[in-house]
Amino acid sequence: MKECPKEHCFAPEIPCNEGHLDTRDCPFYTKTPDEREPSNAAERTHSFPWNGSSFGLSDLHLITSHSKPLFIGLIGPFSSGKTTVLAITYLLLYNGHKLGSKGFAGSLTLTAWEQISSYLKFRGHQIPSFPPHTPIGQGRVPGLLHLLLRREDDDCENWVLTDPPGEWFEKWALNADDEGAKGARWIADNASHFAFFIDSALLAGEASPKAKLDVLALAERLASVAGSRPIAVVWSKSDVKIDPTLKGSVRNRIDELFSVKAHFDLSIMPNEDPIARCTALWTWLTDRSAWAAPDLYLEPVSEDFFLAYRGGNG
Ligand SMILES: Nc1nc2c(ncn2[C@@H]2O[C@H](COP(=O)(O)OP(=O)(O)OP(=O)(O)O)[C@@H](O)[C@H]2O)c(=O)[nH]1
Ligand SMILES: [Mg+2]
Repeated sequence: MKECPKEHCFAPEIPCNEGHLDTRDCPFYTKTPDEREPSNAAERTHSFPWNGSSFGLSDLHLITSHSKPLFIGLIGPFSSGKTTVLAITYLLLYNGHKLGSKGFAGSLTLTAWEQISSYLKFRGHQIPSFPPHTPIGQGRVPGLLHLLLRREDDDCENWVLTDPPGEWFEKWALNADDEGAKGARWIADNASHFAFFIDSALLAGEASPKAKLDVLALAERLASVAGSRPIAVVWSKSDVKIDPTLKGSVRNRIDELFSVKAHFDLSIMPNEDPIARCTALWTWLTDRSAWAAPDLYLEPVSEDFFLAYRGGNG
């Protein structure tokens, strides 16, 4: 029986989408009278420390305590195709494809990957559709999706990819200090790699002069903070063709602004070879590691003394 009124959340049958180990802590969950008492912390020590939903900040220690992930910040305005590219990336791995020489080895956010990619699958009588718009939310931290990939040398890489709402970047481009751009600033500060999305459909549309100004304003904002961090410039929806002169002028300006960059045309339309293009994008980006990723280490929230042990000296 579904009790949580939040769309796509099926707590308590499966773990809460908001990441609460105990559904009684979730403000969205419809509580029955006998559940309204505060939860008992002692009961919770038996819960799993993760539930497959997208990570929040407090979950990152599950990875950062033992390795330094590649932290890939997706940057792009509203409806520029960010979530769709994430979903198609997961579906490639799900179907056994590798990203170059890197194959799927695990994920701590499988529920979240399934949520965004389920729209692109055939589900019974329903034909595939696009994932819905990513909601703005209250916090500064975007949905964080985790992948573990095994390289040819048998070592594994942890990737953390952001799935942010585009509105953050529209505000950030206009005013770096905008209250509504906290999430964009957080990604800019913490990402080790960037994927910068340019919506081909907007540049090909009637409002292309404004679209060009918007793209370049966001590119300038990112350039002001990115330094030598690698930036994959993703021309999303590349099945929609842009006037070559316009595309060339945007591309030239972006080449002046970003120091370590490469351009990728990407579309999920089957005749545009999304598998090869998606693979090329992630392979190029994650093979660039010149920039040392920031330390995202966070204190463990677990009350488990074994997990919290930090050695004899502290
Ligand atoms: N033609 C075409 N349209 C696409 C493609 N990918 C996405 N779209 C369209 O773009 C819309 C937005 O895609 P999303 O992936 O939700 O974009 P987003 O950047 O995550 O958007 P926000 O979550 O609002 O920031 C989709 O609903 C589709 O209509 C593509 O490869 N080709
Ligand atoms: Mg989205």
